[in-house]
Amino acid sequence: MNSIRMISPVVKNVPWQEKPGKLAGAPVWRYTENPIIGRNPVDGVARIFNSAVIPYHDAFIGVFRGEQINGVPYIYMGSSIDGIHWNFDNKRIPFTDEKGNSFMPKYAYDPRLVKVEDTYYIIWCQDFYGASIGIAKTKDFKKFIRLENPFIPYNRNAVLFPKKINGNYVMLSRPSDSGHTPFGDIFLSESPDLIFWGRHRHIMGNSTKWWESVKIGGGAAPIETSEGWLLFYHGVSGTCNGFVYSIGGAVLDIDNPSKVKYRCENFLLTPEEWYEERGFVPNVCFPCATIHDSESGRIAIYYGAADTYVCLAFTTLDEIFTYIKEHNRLSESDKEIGIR
Ligand code: BMA
Repeated sequence: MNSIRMISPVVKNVPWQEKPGKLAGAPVWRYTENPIIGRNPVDGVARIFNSAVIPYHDAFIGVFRGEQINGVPYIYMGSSIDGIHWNFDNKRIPFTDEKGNSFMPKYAYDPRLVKVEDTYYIIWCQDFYGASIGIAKTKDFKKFIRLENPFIPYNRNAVLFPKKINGNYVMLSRPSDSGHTPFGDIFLSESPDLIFWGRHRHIMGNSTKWWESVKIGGGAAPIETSEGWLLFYHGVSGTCNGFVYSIGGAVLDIDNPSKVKYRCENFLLTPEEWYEERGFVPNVCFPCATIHDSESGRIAIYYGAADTYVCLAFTTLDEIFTYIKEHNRLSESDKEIGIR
């Protein structure tokens, strides 16, 4: 019997489906009714994908990447009773500055949504004279106040840890270039106040494993467990037909998350279904959030499929830890504290 525990709230209504009996050797299984969000979900929005959700008042709330019909991505809010069927606001999230003046990014994509103490934070990729990270806070999902941009360009794929570590906020991010970046490692940065960021550390890089040999990037907010931070991330391989995005898994040291404790040598999920292989960008599984229940150990993973749909996959804490540990393979740089 595994004794690993999640250190997070009980979420009794976590979306869930049992593992199909015939699925052997795979630690993550797809929801049979995928995709949960189809094309043209909102007036003026062609596709919703790469989106993040969180429990809120016994139900769920989320921030969604909506590709507008002019091709420009933006962030929309949605709410759901069951985490599967979603209602969306048809207006873009109205970001303001600290004084309440409208302060809308030129574009916004790949949002993450993380609660730290009593505040919710949205973190996304936006224009800051080049692609970089935006961050805003809200307590009520009515007022969304943007904070200083944490990093200079170019950077994508940032996500906060749901808890301060050693007194500081901690953010994962993936420095990049201005295009479809053919490299990329996950770094960590700390901040005492969400304004000044520093003490940057390298966490993990792409690897010799073929499925993640081009680049990797942070995915869902790390889940705190008694054995470390469980991280679902994306890993990219290059083919003669373009990039393929799969979901990977790792466990980071609880007090010093720049140290990787376990890193799974196999992908956890790779494009196989029609909704992952066919769409605006084929062959993409891009995790952005989990909903997890510390009582049952159930984990629902929300991932974007083919830059077109939102999908769900499931696992349990025991199952995923057992699999990651069985297939653990750390590189030298994974074991380092990440400063040179
Ligand atoms: C990345 C990001 C993601 C996207 C992926 C595949 O660079 O832009 O939003 O899902 O490419 O197109």
